Amino acid sequence: MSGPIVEAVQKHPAPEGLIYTYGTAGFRTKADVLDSVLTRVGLVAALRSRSLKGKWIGVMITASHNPPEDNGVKLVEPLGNMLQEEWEVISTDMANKVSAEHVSKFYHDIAAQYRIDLETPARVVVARDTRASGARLLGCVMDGLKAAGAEVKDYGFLTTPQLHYMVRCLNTEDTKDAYGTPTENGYYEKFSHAFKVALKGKKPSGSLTVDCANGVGGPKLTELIKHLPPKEEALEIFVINDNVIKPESLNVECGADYVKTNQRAPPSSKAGAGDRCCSLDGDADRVVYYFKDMNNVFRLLDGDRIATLVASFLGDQIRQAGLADSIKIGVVQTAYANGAATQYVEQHLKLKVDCTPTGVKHLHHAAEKLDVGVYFEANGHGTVIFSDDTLETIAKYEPKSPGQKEALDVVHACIDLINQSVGDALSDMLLVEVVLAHKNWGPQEWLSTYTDLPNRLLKVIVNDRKIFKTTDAERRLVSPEGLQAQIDKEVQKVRQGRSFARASGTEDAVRVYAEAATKAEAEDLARKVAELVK
Ligand code: NG1
Ligand code: ZN
Repeated sequence: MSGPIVEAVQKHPAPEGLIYTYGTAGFRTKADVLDSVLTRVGLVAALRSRSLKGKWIGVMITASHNPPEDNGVKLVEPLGNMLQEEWEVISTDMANKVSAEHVSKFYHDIAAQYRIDLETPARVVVARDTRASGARLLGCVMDGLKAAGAEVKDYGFLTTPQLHYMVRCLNTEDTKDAYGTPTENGYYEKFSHAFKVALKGKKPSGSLTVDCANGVGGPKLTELIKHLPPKEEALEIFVINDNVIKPESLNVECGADYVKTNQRAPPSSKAGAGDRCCSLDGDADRVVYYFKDMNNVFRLLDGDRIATLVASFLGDQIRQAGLADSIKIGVVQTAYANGAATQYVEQHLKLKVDCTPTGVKHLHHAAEKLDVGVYFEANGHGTVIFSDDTLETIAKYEPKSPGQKEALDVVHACIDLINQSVGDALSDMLLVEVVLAHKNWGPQEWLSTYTDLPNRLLKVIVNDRKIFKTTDAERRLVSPEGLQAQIDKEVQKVRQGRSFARASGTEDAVRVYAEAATKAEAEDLARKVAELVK
C-alpha cells in the first residue's frame, strides 16, 4: 500500500512499545515521543471535520501546566467544545496503530463505518503554546493534515481558549449565532469592549498582578491590555512571569498549578500585603487568585471562590433585572470542591449544586442542562454558560424601570465577557475584576464570604490504578471491594470529615482528597486513606 497517508505516517514512525491514550486533556506526555501521535491526530481531525460536512475543527498543541519537556494535543469541536467521546476512542485507536499501512487502513475503515465522504472538504484550525517542541510537533500535524487533503489555518501561538474562540467564530460566521471575528484582534476587541461595558463606570480598587507562568498567556495578556481602557479609568495590571524567550522556565516556580498545589505565591512575586494577584497556567485556561493578608499570610481564592463570587453576582443582577422567576442559576462542581463552598452555594446563595466526575467536559455537559450554569474546578478551570432559551429570554426582555435596565445591561455585557466556548483565564480574570468592582470588594472581603475547610490532596503511587473504580461522581469506590467501607470508617473518626480516592486521568497515580474541621484532622485522614489505598 502507498499514497500520501502512508508516506506521512512513515515519516514519523511510532516509538516501540508505547501505548497512548486520549485522556481528559487529550494526548499528553514527553514531547519527544509524540511525533507519530501528532501526525495521526492530523488525520483524525480531517476525518472529524468531514464527518461534520466540513465544519472547522481545532487542534491545540499544548501540555498546559506540565513541565517544559512535555507536550500534548487536543481536538476541539465546532462550537469550541471538547472532543466527543466516540472520537476520543477513535483518536486513541489511531494513535496506537503501529504500521503506516494499518493507519491508512484504519483511516478508510472509519470513513466507511461513519459514512464519511472523503471528497467532502476538511477544515482544520491549528495553534500551539510556547513550548520548544511546538514547532516540530506542528510540522508533524501538518504532514497528517496535508496527507488527508485538509484546508488548514495556522494561527501560530494562541492560548488554548483563544483557539476554541477561533473555532467557534469560524463555524458561526454569517449566522445568527455569530460569536465574533475569527482573528486575534477580534478576540481582544470583543472581550475588552465587554469588560468596559460591564464595569459601568466602576473602577476596580488597587491593581492586579498577573503571573503568566512564563507561557503563552504573557504576550497575549500584554496584547489584551492594549485594548483595555487606560489604567486611570479602569484597571492597573502588572504582568509578571511572561518570559517566553526561555521556554525552559514555563510553569517553573510559577503559574496556577504551582500556586494551588504549593499554597504559596510564586517566589518572583513582589506584591505587598492586600495586593490582588492571580496566576494563569501554561496555556491560560486556568486562573486562581490570591493575596497576602495583613499578617502576611498567603490566602488562596481558587476556582470554588470564583464560582461562588460569579454565581452570587449573576444571581443579584438577574434578580435586579426582574428575571429571577424565568432564569435559574446553578453551580456545577467536582468532588474536589471544598465542602464549605458547596454549603455556601446551597445554604447562603440558595442555588442548586451538581457534582460531576473530574474533567471539564463533564462539568460543561452538566452546566449545559441549566439556564445559567456556573462551573469551575477547584484548580481554576471553568466558565459560565447560558442556554439558548435563556439567551432568548434575556434578548426579548423589556425592563420595567431604570434599575432593571441597568442590571440587564450588565447581564448582557457579562454574556459577552464570558468565553462560553471553554474556560478562559483571561476572560475569567476580567469577569472577577468586574464583580469585585461592582461589589466594591478587595480580596479580603471576597475571602470573608465563607471559611474553607482545611484539606489535603495526596498522590499515591499504586501498582495498577485501573482497579480503582468509582461511582457517585467519583465520591465512592466500588472496587477494590471493601475499601470504601474502610475509608468510611476513618472519615467517621474526624469532625466534618470527607474523603475519597480515585484514579487520576492524567497521571499514573491515585489521588486521595480529605477535608475535616481542623488541619491536623484533615492531614491525618488523608494519610490514613492513602495507607488504605496503597
Ligand atoms: P486528574 O489527573 O484526573 O485528577 C487533573 C485535575 C483535573 C483536571 C485535569 C485535566 C485535580 C485534582 N485534577 O485531573 O481537575 O484539570 O487534570 O487537566 O486537580
Ligand atoms: Zn491549561
